Amino acid sequence: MLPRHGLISPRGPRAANHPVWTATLEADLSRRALITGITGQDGTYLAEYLTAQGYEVWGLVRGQQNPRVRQLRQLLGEVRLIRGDLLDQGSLISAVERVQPDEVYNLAAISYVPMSWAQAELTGEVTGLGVLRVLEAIRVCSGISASRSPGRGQIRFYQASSSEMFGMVRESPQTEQTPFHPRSPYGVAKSYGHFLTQNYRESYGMFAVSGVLFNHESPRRGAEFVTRKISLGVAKIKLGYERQLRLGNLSARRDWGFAGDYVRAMHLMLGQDEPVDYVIGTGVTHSVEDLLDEAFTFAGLDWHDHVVTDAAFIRPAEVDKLCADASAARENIGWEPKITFEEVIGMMVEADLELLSSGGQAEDWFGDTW
Ligand code: NDP
Ligand code: GDR
Repeated sequence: MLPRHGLISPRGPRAANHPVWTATLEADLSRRALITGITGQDGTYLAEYLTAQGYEVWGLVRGQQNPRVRQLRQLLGEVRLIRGDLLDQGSLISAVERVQPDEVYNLAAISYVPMSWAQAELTGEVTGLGVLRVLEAIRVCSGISASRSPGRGQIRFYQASSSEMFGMVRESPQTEQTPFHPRSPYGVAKSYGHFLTQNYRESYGMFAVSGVLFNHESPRRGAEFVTRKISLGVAKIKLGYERQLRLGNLSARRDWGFAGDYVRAMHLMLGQDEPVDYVIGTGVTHSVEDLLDEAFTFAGLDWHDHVVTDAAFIRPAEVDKLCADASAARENIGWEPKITFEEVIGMMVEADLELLSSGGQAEDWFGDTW
């Protein structure tokens, strides 16, 4: 075996000059993936999934003493970590150069929609321009320019686009052809990242795709998002720690699925022969009230006895209803969700009841409350 990170590398720009090595060595080595946003909900599921597929997985982590790194180590012992920040171009170039990945999954973002009004500029920098910096790191490390196209064995890039780009929807359900009308600085930043990914594909011939993913949830979801806020609220009320749960708009409708299903779609999208973007969702929409019904009933409670609407959680502009038409993904890459809305909500309430009754705290895992 050759050294993984020595001067002689089977991948990257040098590999493109030595096709003979590439052919003999690729078979010996597992594929290597670099995930940004590894400490988030999707990052952990994707890392587990890719590891199970035989990948060598690297995760980009930011900060000097990132408290999530310890938790990540407990959850994902095999994953290798490398420092970097979407705000820092040089750190991304160094990370790509060091890891020499076959695939890069850009999941890092400021992902909480209300925070994008509170810190609009930062959201633009991380969630929008961060995509540019990751694409530039790949382009520079691969030696791609306007006059030099990527060779065989190029780095494949996945961008975490969002159904929030549809915003005030022009049609329902939403497909790959539905125009965007984002309703938050987050949605605007994601739209920039989406079009930029498409532009790098068209300008430089890069294998760069966006998955337009609808809401997906799990017991690892940050406590600031509505599904987890509700599953934690149900657990606290059931265990007698609290009596009330304060929420915003209960009539908003979302297409909610399970995060573990959605990371499979990311991987399938990078395994296509040609780079094509897909909408990923269940095709079933529920209101926040439906979600309350499901979660409270699961624990033998009635939400009408506990939920209070609070104007503090109403957004400056709302996305009223989202519903995916993922038929193209089903037909072309064979993706289908396996877990239903009812199952994922049950899974979350059960996990939070167990977490809180064994003395744990949600903040010990992912995110904190807003
Ligand atoms: P999370 O909020 O759970 O995770 C976000 C990740 O981004 C964290 O690992 C965080 O790291 C990292 N991050 C934030 N800022 C930076 C930065 N400056 N540099 C490097 N890393 C940074 O998101 P999810 O896992 O839920 O979502 C993954 C991606 O998919 C996001 O881009 C999100 O916008 C998008 N998306 C999510 C959907 C969903 O329903 N979950 C649906 C559609 C799209 P740290 O721990 O250091 O804060
Ligand atoms: P969303 O998810 O904005 O769709 O973005 P979130 O769970 O925050 O909100 C869903 C809907 O619930 C309504 N809502 C509340 N939301 C929160 N967080 N807290 C409340 O108290 C509350 N009350 C009602 C909201 O108004 C909204 O309509 C998620 C993120 O993961 C994004 O990063 C991702 O891109 C999209 O999903 C697809």
